Amino acid sequence: SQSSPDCAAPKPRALSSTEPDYKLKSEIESMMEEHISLADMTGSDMAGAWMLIAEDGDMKVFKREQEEDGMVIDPIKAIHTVKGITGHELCHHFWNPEVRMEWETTLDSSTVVEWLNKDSMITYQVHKRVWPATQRDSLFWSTIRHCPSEDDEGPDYWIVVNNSTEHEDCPLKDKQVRIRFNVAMICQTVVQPPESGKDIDRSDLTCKIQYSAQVNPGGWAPASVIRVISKREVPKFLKNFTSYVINKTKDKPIMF
Ligand code: 6CM
Repeated sequence: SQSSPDCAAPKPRALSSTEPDYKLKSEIESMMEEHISLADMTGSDMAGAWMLIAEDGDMKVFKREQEEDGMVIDPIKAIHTVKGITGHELCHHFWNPEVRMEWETTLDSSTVVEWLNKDSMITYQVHKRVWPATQRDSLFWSTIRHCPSEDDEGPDYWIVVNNSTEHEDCPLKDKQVRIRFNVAMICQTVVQPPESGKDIDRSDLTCKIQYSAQVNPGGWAPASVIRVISKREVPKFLKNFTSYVINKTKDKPIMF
C-alpha cells in the first residue's frame, strides 16, 4: 500500500519468489526471508544488546562487539528516517549497479560478473586501500525485492540484500584479500495524506530505513582500525547516500 501506518504495525509476510528456478535461488530466498523476519524499523529491538556508536539527527548506528578467529566481525545496525523519497527509490539506487560509482566513495571499481535474474546479479568490487591494511576486493550477489503487506492497510517493505559468494570467473588469486559481508537495506514508506483534492507530492513522503552489515575483513587487520572504519564510514555512507537519492529524484516523478 502507498500509505503505511506506524512502524508498530505487524510485519509483512515474507514472500517466496514465484519466479522459475534461477542460480542461487534457495540461498537468496532464505536470506531475504531471514532479513525480513528480523526487520525492526524503530530500533526498539536494539535496546540492551546493542551499543549506540553514532547518532546524528534521526540516524542511529549500533554495533555488537564480536570476533571470529581473532578478527573483528562486529555486526552493525543503523536506523534512519529521511523525507522526500520512497523506500522503493532508496532501495533501487542502492541496488542498481549502473549508479553504484555515483555514490560509493570507497571503491576503485565495481563490475557485474553475471545476472541471475532481472532483480539479482553477482558483482565484483575492488575497495580503495585503507592504510595501513592491504587492499581488499569483494564478490557478492545483490537482489532487490518488494514485500507487500498481507492486506492493503499493513506496511509494505522494499529490501536489498548484498551477500558474499563465489564465482568461477573471479577466483581468489595469490596475495588478494577478499572481504566478506552480509548487508541488508530495508525501507518502508510513510505517506502523509495530502489535503483533499491534492496529489501526493514529495513533501508528503517519509522513508524509514534500516541498514545492517556484518563484515569479515577476510584477513587480519588491527581491531582498532576496523572499529574506527565502521564507526566513521557507516554514518558517513548513510548521510551521503540518502542525500544522493534525494538529489537524484527531486525533479522526477515519484516511484512508489
Ligand atoms: O553497503 C555498502 N555498499 C555496498 C555496495 O558497495 C556493499 C558493500 C559493502 C562493503 C562494506 C565494507 C566496506 C569496508 C571496506 C574497507 C576495506 C578495508 C578494510 C580493512 C580493515 C582494516 O554492500 C555501503 C558500505 C558503507 C561502508 C561501511
